Amino acid sequence: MERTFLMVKPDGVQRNLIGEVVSRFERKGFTLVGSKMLAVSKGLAETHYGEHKEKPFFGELVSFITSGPVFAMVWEGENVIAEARKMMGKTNPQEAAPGTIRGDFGVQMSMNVIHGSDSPDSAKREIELFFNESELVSYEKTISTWV
Ligand code: RTP
Ligand code: MG
Repeated sequence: MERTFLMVKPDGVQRNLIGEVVSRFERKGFTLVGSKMLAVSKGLAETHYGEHKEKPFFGELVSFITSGPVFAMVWEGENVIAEARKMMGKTNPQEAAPGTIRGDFGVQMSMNVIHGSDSPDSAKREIELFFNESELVSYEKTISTWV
């Protein structure tokens, strides 16, 4: 079963959107297999967003993601990497469709509420960067076989 790394960014935590975000993925039928609050260090932020280190917005991105606690999660489910990206909406909240997390709650480019892995390779890398194997659980939802 596929896994992805999702993170409620500092703006989402400050605006009390953790429950809203978790609820959307739960209702969709995905399975939460790990989560934690943490303060992202400068080093962790620079590694996590390493693909953007040459971009003009890199400094702003690192300073924003380290500006307050985040809520890191690992979700499991069929095609969850791509499905989560659809549920998040476009990077710029002003272009994100209503009904998506960024479209419904995002304010501007840096404060776009949520991060999600964009490919199987980045999901694996980001899960290993933020979580130890012992912090993740694998389980079946036995109450319903519908989703
Ligand atoms: P994320 O990695 O946070 O899930 O976002 P994403 O894949 O949708 O977008 P990405 O291209 O990976 O950009 C990472 C974050 O950098 C900020 N950004 N600012 N000022 C700009 O032009 C600009 N472009 C990107 C956004 O906060 C974006 O989420
Ligand atoms: Mg990205």
